[in-house]
Amino acid sequence: MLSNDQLERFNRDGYLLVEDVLDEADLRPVEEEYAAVLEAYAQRLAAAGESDVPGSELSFADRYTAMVRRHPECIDEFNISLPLMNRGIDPDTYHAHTGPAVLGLLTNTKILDVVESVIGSEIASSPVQQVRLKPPLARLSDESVAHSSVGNTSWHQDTVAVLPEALSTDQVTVWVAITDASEENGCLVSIPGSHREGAHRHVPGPIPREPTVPVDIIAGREGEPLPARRGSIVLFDKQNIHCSRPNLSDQLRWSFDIRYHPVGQRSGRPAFPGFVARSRSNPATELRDPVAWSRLWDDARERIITGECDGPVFQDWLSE
Ligand SMILES: O=C(O)CCC(=O)C(=O)O
Repeated sequence: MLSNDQLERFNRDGYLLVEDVLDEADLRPVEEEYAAVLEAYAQRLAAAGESDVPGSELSFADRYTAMVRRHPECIDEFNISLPLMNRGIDPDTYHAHTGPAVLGLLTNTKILDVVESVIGSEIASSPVQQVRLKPPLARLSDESVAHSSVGNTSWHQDTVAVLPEALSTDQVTVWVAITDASEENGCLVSIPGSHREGAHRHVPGPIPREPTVPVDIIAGREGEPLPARRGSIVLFDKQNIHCSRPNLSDQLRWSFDIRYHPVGQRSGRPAFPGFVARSRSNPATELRDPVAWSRLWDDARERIITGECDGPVFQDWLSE
């Protein structure tokens, strides 16, 4: 649970770094699951006759980096969300990784204890969630740099990622460091107190497909870099303005950003499935079964592909 001092700082600044929340026992299953996803992808490529498939003699970081460089389309294979698109969906690549270790992370007691301090004990896991596996910038092709799961992210408020129906939802973002995040390898940068400015309009910016807060609102403000050790988390108010730096190191930089809100409020992405992560009043509603969770995403995928789900999948600010 957060202390009163931590809660005061979160309410004042709109973000809070909490160091060393997760330990090796929490992180290792996630790493092992991702090594298996990478191996399965490599095997699929090899079976399809590809000759330049990075091999298992490489470390996870080097193998993934080589894979992204040679096969940039692999990026969506690792994400914990279906791709964000409202049209032109290709069923062959429309995929989310929903393994048991990721569910373990979303329902991790230590994370939920922190979240409970902020939004109370009835906690829904929002389907607005991403993994960011960021190879060194120098080893990326131009095509993959433009993908925000891999390159840097521009100044934004997290409300940009939800439909207007969720603007009054008490959403909190939990950013989880799987590797250390430093100023060199692309840590987050936040503008303290910016959550009190209300929702800014977002416009096209330097990164394709990434809406950003207009430059005149950012001008003259440097922001506070938030280096974080492996296992640490950063909380964000939904309207805090933040971004992340490019990875100028020679190491992989890996994080998840996941979101929670009180049960019964809207996630802002109704086409994707959330679930009850903690309910002190009705523990039987908590989802813990990895098969059931994965099925929720499979069902959503099916509804979207078949056109049964006819609303927007996400708020497409850039083509409006
Ligand atoms: O990890 C990153 O690069 C960006 C994360 C982010 O902007 C977010 O969680 O909203």
